[in-house]
Amino acid sequence: MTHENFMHRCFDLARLGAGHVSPNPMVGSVLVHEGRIIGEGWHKEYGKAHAEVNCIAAVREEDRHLIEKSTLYVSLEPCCFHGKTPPCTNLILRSNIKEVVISCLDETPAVRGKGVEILRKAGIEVIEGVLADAPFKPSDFRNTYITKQRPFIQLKFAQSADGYMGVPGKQVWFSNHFSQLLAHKGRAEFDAILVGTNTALTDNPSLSNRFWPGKSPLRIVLDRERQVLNDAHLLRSDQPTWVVCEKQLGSDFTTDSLRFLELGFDEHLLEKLLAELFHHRITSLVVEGGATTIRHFMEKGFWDEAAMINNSLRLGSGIPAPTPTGDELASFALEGDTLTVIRNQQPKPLNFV
Ligand code: AOF
Ligand code: ZN
Repeated sequence: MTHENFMHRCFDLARLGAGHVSPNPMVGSVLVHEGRIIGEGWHKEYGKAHAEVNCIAAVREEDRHLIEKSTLYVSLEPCCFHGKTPPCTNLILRSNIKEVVISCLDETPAVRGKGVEILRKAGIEVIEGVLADAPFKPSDFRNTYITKQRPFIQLKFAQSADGYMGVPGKQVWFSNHFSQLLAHKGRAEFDAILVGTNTALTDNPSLSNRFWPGKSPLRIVLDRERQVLNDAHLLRSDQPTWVVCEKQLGSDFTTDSLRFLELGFDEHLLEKLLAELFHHRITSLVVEGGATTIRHFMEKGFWDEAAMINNSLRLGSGIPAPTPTGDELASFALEGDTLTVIRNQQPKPLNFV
């Protein structure tokens, strides 16, 4: 077994916290003695115990004497300050662990290398950067949020075999059972999901998570002139929803979960919206269409990955699908469809003030 194998296990454990830990990172940890995992843990809930704490607490009584002879693997640099919980570096020192292997640094300003420094100063061997370039790292949401001052952004769309996203004014149903499940899994994991006016009007989507365990995301609709009707699925139910509009137009339609966010629809609209999301500690956002909205995000460089479902259907004509370019991270078969995930090589930070 290699460092990479154990780090993959940390990543898998970390993801069990998806949808429960934001704005904290998903983090997983394993404790290994001579090739045998003696403890495993992950950060389960925002404000609650960190992965390292759960990992060390999980070691069985008969193995506890092995803790100080073991290597601790963590998907993120251990924290070193008192937040909602005590510093994990203290726990590691107290446990007399002599070797720590991490994937990437915690970009939180109070940590950012200080965790590693504290451990090294105490004589602990720290190996950094294991699987640091892997796709879908569990710390991606949090570290993007901190370093780019905006949520991690996924562009998500389906396209026909001849490159169309749909037909103007008409709903075209591309997804099969698997891609639909995957979309709902994403809704459980991402903090927020956004669509433009045309998609809201044409598809009347609910953007809720109905087919995967977990929460539903914050829904955001760009609706400059308040065209989305009050009985649209998006404005119904108590799922938190933001309607981004130029003017609320004196609408008296309001519920506890609905917020009208008035923003000028000028060239800085996305900057203003992303700043608002940052302020509300939204660390991840799916942009689910349509083509115009996705292109706006692409033009600004405000995207981190694109998840494209390629369907075998041919439409012949219609709305051309966007063509984000970057490194291909993954390609999966989903029944007859293919899901391709691309990483933006130059994601832009938010520098609007
Ligand atoms: C870790 N292990 O499992 C997680 C960490 O307010 P708190 O106590 O939850 O601490 C927040 C800090 O801990 C912040 O730097 C965040 O990135 C990091 N999260 N750190 O060592 C973990 N979830
Ligand atoms: Zn910690």
